[in-house]
Amino acid sequence: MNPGGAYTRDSRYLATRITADGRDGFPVEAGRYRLVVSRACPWASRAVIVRRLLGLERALPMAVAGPTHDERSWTFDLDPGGRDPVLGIERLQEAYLARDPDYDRGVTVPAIVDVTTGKVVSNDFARITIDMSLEWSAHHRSGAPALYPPALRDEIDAVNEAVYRDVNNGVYRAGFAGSQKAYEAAHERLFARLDLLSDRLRESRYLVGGTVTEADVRLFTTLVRFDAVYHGHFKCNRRKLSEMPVLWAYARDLFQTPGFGDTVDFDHIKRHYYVVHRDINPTGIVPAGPDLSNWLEPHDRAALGGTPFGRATPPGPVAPEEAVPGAHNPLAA
Ligand SMILES: N[C@@H](CCC(=O)N[C@@H](CS)C(=O)NCC(=O)O)C(=O)O
Repeated sequence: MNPGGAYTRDSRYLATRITADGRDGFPVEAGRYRLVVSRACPWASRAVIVRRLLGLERALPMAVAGPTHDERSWTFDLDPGGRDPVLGIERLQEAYLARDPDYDRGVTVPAIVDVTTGKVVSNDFARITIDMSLEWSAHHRSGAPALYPPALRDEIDAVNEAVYRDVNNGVYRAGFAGSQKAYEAAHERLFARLDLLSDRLRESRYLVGGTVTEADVRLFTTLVRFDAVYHGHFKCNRRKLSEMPVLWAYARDLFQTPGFGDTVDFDHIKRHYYVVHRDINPTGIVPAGPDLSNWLEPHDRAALGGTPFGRATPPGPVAPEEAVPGAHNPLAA
């Protein structure tokens, strides 16, 4: 939180990328890297969804950090002995410090770690999912969808830019605003953008084209957190998602699509935000609601045309070791 006013996100990322040609010294290679995520985090959850839609689970194994953390950030407290079994570390910070002993920026997820060195290669969340689509194609499952197809890229980029500014980051700008004015400005922009997105999605099942794309993944990860955390904790409360009929049906449609809702852990989401952000929730009390059963209600969006994967196919069932416990996910309950 910035006591003086507007929240600004530190968007300086580690510059290296994992590419098919290995130009930065990090060639795509099955089993060489580990994707470190938190299921609480919307930016990391994009990578979880895209990895599953593309069938990269075996080529790019995943480590899930516990939902709460201290000022030294994410820990592997869900794992036996509190260590990631492959990297052998207790905290993600160790992999950032291995990369740069003077690293002094955010120890953020998603992060991709080179298992051979234990060093973080990339924490650039926007790049990570696009690179999964374009650079990791040799390892996609058969029937994987094109989430960033060349013909739609300009439109996807334009939608993503507005969604990032006003929605994905907009909720943080409202929640971490340090002045009434900054909060009100962020809140206004957020709901003005949600109104525009509702208009766009009234006649169209997906944001761009007739199938799921990168643009839907990015909007989904904010919408699925909306009533559970952003409405209360971040004071984004002109309306709940469940009071915005078009966006609510759109979000339910995606939630019920394989690869989306089956990655969501509402327990991790709520505990992370309400416990970690003590500056805006000093008691650390995690609210009991909202009721989640309505995520499975019919959405009636199929009538708009379009199919989630077009000529591609849906991903298969979630691997048992990656399943979200039923109590925290209405799909598995
Ligand atoms: N690093 C990216 C997005 C990733 C991000 O902010 N992740 C959050 C969780 S939602 C995080 O890891 N925070 C941990 C920390 O800063 O200690 C950004 O700031 O634009």
